Amino acid sequence: MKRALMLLGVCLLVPAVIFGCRREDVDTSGQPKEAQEESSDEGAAPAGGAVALSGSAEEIAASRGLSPTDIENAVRTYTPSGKLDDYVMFASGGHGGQVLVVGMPSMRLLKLIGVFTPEPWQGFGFGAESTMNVLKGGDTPSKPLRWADTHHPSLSETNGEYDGQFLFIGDKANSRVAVIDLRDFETKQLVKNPIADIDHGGTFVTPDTEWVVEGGQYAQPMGGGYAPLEEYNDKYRGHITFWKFDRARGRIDIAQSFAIEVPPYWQDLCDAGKLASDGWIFCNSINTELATGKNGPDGVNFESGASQNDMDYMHAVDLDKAAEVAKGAQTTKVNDFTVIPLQVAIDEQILWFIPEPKSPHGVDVTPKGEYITIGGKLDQNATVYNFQKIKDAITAGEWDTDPYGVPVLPFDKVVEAQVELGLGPLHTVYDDKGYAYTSLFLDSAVARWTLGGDYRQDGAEPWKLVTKTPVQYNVGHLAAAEGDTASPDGNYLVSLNKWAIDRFQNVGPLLPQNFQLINIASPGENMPVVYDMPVGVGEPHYAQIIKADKLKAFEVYPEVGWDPETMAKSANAITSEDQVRVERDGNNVEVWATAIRSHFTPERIELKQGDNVTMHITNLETQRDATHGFALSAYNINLSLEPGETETIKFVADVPGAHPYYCTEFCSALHLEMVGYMLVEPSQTAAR
Ligand code: RUQ
Ligand code: CUA
Repeated sequence: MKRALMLLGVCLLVPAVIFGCRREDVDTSGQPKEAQEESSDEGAAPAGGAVALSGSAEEIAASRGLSPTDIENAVRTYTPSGKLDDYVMFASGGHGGQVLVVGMPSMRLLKLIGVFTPEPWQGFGFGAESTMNVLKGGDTPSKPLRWADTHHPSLSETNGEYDGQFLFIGDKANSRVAVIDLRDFETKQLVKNPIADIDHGGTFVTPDTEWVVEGGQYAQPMGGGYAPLEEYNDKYRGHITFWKFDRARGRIDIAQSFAIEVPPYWQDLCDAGKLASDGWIFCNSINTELATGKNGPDGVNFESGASQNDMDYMHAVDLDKAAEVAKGAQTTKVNDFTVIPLQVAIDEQILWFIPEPKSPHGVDVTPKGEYITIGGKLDQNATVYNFQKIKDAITAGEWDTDPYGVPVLPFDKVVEAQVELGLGPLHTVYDDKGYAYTSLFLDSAVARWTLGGDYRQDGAEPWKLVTKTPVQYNVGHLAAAEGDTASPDGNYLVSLNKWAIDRFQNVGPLLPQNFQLINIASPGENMPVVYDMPVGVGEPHYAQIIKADKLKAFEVYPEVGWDPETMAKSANAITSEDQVRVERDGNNVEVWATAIRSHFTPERIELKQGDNVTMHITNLETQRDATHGFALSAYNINLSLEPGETETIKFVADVPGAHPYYCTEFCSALHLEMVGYMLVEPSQTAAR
């Protein structure tokens, strides 16, 4: 405990040291010394900034000050126009509430998918019914939520392998989970957890994607409601929520989903067991101290109060058993959501605790599911548990209990190895060579270390640090190619760094995030950073990387008149301009319209103030990339009508005037002419 406090003290007093930002290497110009030296080197850019871009490759490289290693790295990553990437990374867009789609190894940004936050280019949340319905699904009964703190994306799996069909991502800020359909890379569903305000933004799928697991975070009275912090131990509770995914419908089935009530520790990240540990879920926790925060100089704040214990508890959940119990009469409903009460979880032997050192963060199951690695933020080790030993300890009946009566398995009986790595181990990913990679936040480094057991075919010593690669700076997560599957690819690793400091052009005090691509193709100590990708959307947390050829997205929608909400032909589709019509019934007006280069039909729509307007617009195009927009500024509407798409908008014509509507995609040479007028006649005859 003393050690932890010391470390915390260091954190508070010497941030430059703990953040590893190497301020000693930075002078007041904000430039690291190294960089200054480099730029005054011979062979660096000539004074005045002019760089010779003509000449041979060697001459250009010399003129730009590129070393042979730089050139090698450029060759590894450079991807010429028209050549496609081998991998696609789906990264959290952080507070942006979006998902970043990035090609690898080029690290080119391919798309930003609007998920929790309205996104105008995709017409996400600007009138298109299909998207308004999605966003509404994520609202609370009292508040529309229009931002998110997206954390962990999770690709759907079949047999423990990414299948390229769906992507899930969690919103920490609002305890929500999103479903994105990778046929059109659009968000189809948001679900709001009805029993908690906040989670850790984690989504973790089981090997066949029957369940999407959401760990909790800060304990609350379950389902909302008030209780003073003095009653924390009794009235506050944590949760682990299991969302049932209906693959055929491409939606989470809320009615079949459930949560397990757990003690008011702060549950954190989870991972699903696979193969050897299939059917189990592992989540970690912090604050087993039950700290409640204190005001005033003599109080113990959370930072220290929640870091006293040498061990917190990994939660191991027998999901197969839990799913059975969730169907039965022992459950309760909290805000209409099925919950397995803590005592039932104990009695039915669904929930087990396993001590984990020290302020644990990441929990990461190995590819074949035999081991579980924990990174303790205030520990120097990665701690590896053996799932077979966990089962044996359960069978042997060897356990204690925590104050809530949850069985606690003996640490020594279930641990396989502790591997000393360095300061601030967080998250671990795996490759195809029997290595594990752990991010070291305080060291600003990525550690490569050897797994043991079946993973060691090369005779190397198991459970040993092999090498560390410095990163710039303060890495949070790592993402590895196919890294969370039963058969990771190796090749590439991305370090998702929290700080960038001096890596990029100064763009003001809010700096870009820094994704660093690391080449992990060779075994042993060679594991260099080969590319930096500044990310101007923050703060990305986790990412997953899939083989590009597993993605089979539509090139255009399969039929003209496609509804992206139902992923089927819309009942409101029309397939030719002959079918364009306007129908009026009292003050209800319904319009069936089309878009095709380079005109809308109709180009005049005549309304009366107060009309209830429903408008269906079909993009008749069948050619790839022939997207049209539909902007009606007076009503805050913007649609993205992709080839074949039908969208519906509904509004009350309460703003009189002669309103132009126009196409917001530069679709043709006569794109400017793609316009129409919506004439809303004032209800009084008096001129405006
Ligand atoms: S976790 S702070 Cu993924 Cu490291 Cu959220
Ligand atoms: Cu259609 Cu511009």
